[in-house]
Amino acid sequence: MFSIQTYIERRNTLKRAVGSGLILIMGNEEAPMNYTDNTYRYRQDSNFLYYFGISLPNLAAIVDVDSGEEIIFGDEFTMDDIIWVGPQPTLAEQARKVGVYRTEPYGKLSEKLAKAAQVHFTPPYRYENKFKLSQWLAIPVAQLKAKASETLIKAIVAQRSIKSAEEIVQLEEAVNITREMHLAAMRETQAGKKEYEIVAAIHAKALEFGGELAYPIIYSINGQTLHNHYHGNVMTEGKLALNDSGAENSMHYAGDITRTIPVSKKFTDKQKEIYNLVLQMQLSAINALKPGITYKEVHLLANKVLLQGLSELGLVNGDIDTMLTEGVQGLFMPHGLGHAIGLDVHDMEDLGENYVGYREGIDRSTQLGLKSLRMAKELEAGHVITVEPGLYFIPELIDKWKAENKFTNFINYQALDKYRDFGGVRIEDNCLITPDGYQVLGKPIPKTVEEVEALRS
Ligand SMILES: [Mn+2]
Repeated sequence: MFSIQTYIERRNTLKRAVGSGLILIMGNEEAPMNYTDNTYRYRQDSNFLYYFGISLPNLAAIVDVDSGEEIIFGDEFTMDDIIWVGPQPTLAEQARKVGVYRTEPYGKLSEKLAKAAQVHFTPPYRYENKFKLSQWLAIPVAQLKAKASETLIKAIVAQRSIKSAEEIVQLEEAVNITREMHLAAMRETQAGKKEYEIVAAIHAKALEFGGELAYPIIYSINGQTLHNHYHGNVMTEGKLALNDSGAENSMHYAGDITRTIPVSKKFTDKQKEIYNLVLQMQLSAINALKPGITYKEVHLLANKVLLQGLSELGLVNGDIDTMLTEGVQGLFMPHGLGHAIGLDVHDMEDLGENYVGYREGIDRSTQLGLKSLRMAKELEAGHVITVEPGLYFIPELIDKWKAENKFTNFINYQALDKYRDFGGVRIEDNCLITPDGYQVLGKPIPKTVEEVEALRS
């Protein structure tokens, strides 16, 4: 937990930004897997963690902006609870650690809300919170998202987007645990093994360093499938293994790193060409990071490097800027360059992606690739973002575009045939925007062909 002062100041900043009314921050409950008492790993809501710090189920909190009153609602543990889960500090003791001096039984919350003239709440994403809010506020479940407070959403996004020095320490720790996960994968990857054997080694490192997974592991010889969670393939010589995995540290901050490594000890020449192109995209993008530049510009810069490289390989031909404008690159990189990261791996996505990554005047494109860009607006000092270009050969997508005669004037479909079984490459790091540029978070993780091969020998 951060210091008591951190939480008090965070709530004071929020109060000033919201101005008036009652702010409601819902905590998360346990989530059952197959019956009530057999639950998934517990994860507290990130807004609750940010303003109230307590990682326990069945809590909710209010901040009355007008009176300044702050209350955490929750029920004290009974002897029956203590028999099963052991002795616990009282809710009042927990609340004092985050500077809240009033607690009330959970059942009192609805009365408090009923008396309020205006309740600010964030869009609920868990079903139990949807049901509760619907009942308490008499809003149909389907309308909750639309009735959420834009004032509160914008205030939280503005505040949580700028990471404090103590948050950067936590994010670096998360990246350093993530680094251990990736080093383990590089050491353990071997032809003949099943993917899930490596997945086990990756997960083990997160646990070994007191963390957990920030999101389900993507580790696959089919890297061209972007979010591939199938881990049952036998790895074979000559394939690439794409590892997109990250730790959540004990303070619940996330790391999100991708490396692509050869299943054999060394990259083939063909793999090296594609890998080095993605590396060039990533380094060009990282070097462009600074306050004031829009992340959309950086995304387009990486895609320009991509098209130049593909042109040199003879896979596309034509004027680079024309291809970029028309969206030829979508066939090869059908996703965005990156996203904000913090307490959430896609930071604050519960509040709405466009509030986090867009602003008035920057609209979301409908073009393949750009439409999945989660962060498009100007970067500011204190932002932490992922930089994760990729290059994929997706046979199904290639076949579709070819059948539609799409961009036949630019794309050399015949040359592309030789890459049908190539797979995909993605390289991802987490970067802090500083007043005069950027800082790649965490200790370096092998990234060049030479560095990766050195670990594979
Ligand atoms: Mn990512």
